[in-house]
Amino acid sequence: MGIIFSSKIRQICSPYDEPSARVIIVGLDSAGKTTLVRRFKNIVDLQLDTHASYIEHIVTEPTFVYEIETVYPRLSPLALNLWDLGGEEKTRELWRFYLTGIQGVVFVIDCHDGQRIQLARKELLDLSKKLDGFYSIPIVIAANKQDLPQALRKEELLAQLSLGKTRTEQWKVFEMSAHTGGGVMEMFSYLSQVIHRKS
Ligand SMILES: Nc1nc2c(ncn2[C@@H]2O[C@H](COP(=O)(O)OP(=O)(O)OP(=O)(O)O)[C@@H](O)[C@H]2O)c(=O)[nH]1
Ligand SMILES: [Mg+2]
Repeated sequence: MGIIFSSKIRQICSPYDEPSARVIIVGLDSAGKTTLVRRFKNIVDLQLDTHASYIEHIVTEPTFVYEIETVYPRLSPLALNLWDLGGEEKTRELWRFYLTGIQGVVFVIDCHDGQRIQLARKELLDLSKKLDGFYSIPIVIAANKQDLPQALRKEELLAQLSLGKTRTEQWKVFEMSAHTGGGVMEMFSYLSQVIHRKS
């Protein structure tokens, strides 16, 4: 009861009186976090079919510390208050200061950057340990850049991450391309539903 109550309290009201959930978007630099957040907002705002042949090109700069975007998906029980945290090595040390009050995590991996999968794994497991004290916060993995020919597919990525049985319930991997928008809505819809069920 206490847990349910406190998680309800964490929800803040959006301008549309919709409850919203705070989610952090993390991952190594250049994984595609900012592109992903902007693509999601772009799809929702324009009510785009993600398979539309025309899709706006998104240009980003490396994120200095963080950027915040709130997205109000149609038919979703929750608005998502997205904290896009910078992924440069020095900035990664600051992630721990943004964990209080979060209800979900999106960990973005550049599947075309095979050289840094193990570094991404280390950061993912470090973050997961820091979240152990919080009550089952879902972590979804965005297997990004699937539009590139040699990108690791979900099965290969999972094999390299070898996450084993840790947090079995919470790990969930979505193949996607922030570039084309493929897979983006599916991941955020899943996350909203999981957060909503837990609140
Ligand atoms: N091909 C391809 N390129 C992508 C995709 N997502 C992002 N990019 C490119 O990857 C580069 C880095 O993207 P950002 O979104 O700025 O990466 P970030 O994770 O926010 O990086 P930091 O802010 O430095 O932590 C940019 O050139 C993007 O255009 C994708 O799905 N496919
Ligand atoms: Mg960024």
